[in-house]
Amino acid sequence: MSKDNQTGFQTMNEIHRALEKESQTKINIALFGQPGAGKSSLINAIIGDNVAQVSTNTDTTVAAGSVAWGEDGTLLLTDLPGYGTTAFPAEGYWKRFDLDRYDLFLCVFSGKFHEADDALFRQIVAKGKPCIFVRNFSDTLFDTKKQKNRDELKAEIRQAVEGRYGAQSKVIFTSCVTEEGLSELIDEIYVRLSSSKQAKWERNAKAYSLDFLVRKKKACEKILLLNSAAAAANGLNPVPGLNLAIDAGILQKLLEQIRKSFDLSEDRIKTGARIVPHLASVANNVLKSASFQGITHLLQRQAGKVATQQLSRYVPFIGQAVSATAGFSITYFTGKAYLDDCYEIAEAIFKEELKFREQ
Ligand SMILES: Nc1nc2c(ncn2[C@@H]2O[C@H](COP(=O)(O)OP(=O)(O)OP(=O)(O)O)[C@@H](O)[C@H]2O)c(=O)[nH]1
Ligand SMILES: [Mg+2]
Repeated sequence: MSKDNQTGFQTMNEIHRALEKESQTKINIALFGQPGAGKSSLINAIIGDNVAQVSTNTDTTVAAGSVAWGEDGTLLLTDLPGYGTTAFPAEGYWKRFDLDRYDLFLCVFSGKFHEADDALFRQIVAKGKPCIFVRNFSDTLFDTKKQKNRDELKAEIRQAVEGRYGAQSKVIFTSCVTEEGLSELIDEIYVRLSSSKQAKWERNAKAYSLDFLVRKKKACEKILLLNSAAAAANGLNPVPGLNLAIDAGILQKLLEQIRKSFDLSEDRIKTGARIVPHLASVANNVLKSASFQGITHLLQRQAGKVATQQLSRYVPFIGQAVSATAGFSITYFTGKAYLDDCYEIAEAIFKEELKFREQ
């Protein structure tokens, strides 16, 4: 067990408090930019699902529209409406949309800077709010006169942004068509979030790199530890066939969360099994474990596999009294096996999709 898995929690109270805090943590990100700059497309790219309506005609965004996503809808992506328009005058805009509550702003642009955007971008920077400048439509970035290459064009844009908003400004070039820069964007958002929100971001944002997929797994492991302790301590209902009381409901919710974290819908799992045949039985296990009976079966199997007294040696980091219980070990290793399976499928799908994109 690696050191970074150590949580240092000693009592169940601490564990419950940590879980409660984690479940209530909100991540609030606002996107701002001209109609058609690709804000809705970026929202979909970050979530990894088509939830925000992408417009073919511009200016579908007429009021702040929020998409609540991820664990219990605690992550929010908000599309802010045009600043300084008749409908939303500059005066009072900040208060009206309560911009102080956002953790981070994505200032999205796709061509020239517009005066109206500029004024809000400046306010965001002046207030010291974390912000990232996202130059979308990078796939269409080329010099019509063919005098400058893409790197030179990008350097020019970077310089222009730094000139306007300060040398610390970060520009990321993205394309919602080629997926260029999306991995970098997800990473950069992570860096700008407070440390208490970072693990939640890793668990929920779409993985555009294998590195991020690995980080996702680690972030899931931490929450698995806490939940396993809670499931063992909260063992109200004895698991049928087991001489133990484990709150299998906690485990069921967690496994669902893990599956979603890896973007493993039933369809994707089946696709994964099709394209990587040796994963068929792993995929089958993951699918079967979605039900309460499936989870009970997993717990029983785990209990049969391990000598729990021995296992407790490996988990001394989460309060001796809790970690020494058989319930904790069984829940943890059941969850861990499931997490490993999900990771394996997600990794296989990722590699396959990468091959497809590179063709
Ligand atoms: N080529 C290219 N097209 C893009 C990109 N991002 C978005 N689009 C397309 O541009 C159009 C507008 O994208 P949206 O995501 O709806 O833009 P928006 O900023 O939300 O627009 P409003 O809601 O009208 O403010 C859609 O047809 C998208 O498919 C990109 O990076 N490259
Ligand atoms: Mg939109």
